[in-house]
Amino acid sequence: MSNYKLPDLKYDYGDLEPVITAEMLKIHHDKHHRAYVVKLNEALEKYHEAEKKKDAEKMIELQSAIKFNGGGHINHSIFWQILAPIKNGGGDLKKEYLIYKAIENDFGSFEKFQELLSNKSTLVQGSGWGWLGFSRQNKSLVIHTCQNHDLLSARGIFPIFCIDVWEHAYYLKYKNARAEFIKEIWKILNWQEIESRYKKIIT
Ligand code: MN3
Repeated sequence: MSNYKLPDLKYDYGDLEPVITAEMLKIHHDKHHRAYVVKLNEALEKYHEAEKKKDAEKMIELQSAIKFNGGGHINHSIFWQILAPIKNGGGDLKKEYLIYKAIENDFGSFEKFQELLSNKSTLVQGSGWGWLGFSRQNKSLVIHTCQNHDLLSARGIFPIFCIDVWEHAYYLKYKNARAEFIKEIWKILNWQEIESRYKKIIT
């Protein structure tokens, strides 16, 4: 019996304005993310039934729905956590943070990193995500992009923070201007949370 749940947000729908409007956030969280959770639970239930019946064909058929909706649930759960209202410190990157020092170290400067991640995220073809991750193998920060809801962790990279570049993430306010949305999202990044995710992985 699978029972994944839609996580509550630590802020109200209107709290990420003006970057993300209340309407955008409500639809994104309560409609899109909720649908991934519902469909993940449905697919897993069918999968367990097929497993009991030893129906390998059915099990394989269900894998893409599990991957897609499960990835949607996992990636959005990270996304909501790494955002914060401006009034609660959104966008406030402190220079004493280890993540700030690591970014400077691995990318030359914060500005270079910001430009690189913004450009790569803008250029994702179709739907996907831009990521800052940590490679345990190379002991360094890495920028990645994923298609659809593919997981960064499936590449052996620990996800530190992400930018949702699906059209549903920005269309209501920014229309087709994905680059504009990405430019604005930096104002609501929860660097305190990002710092704590980074510390967890390096210790
Ligand atoms: Mn989304």
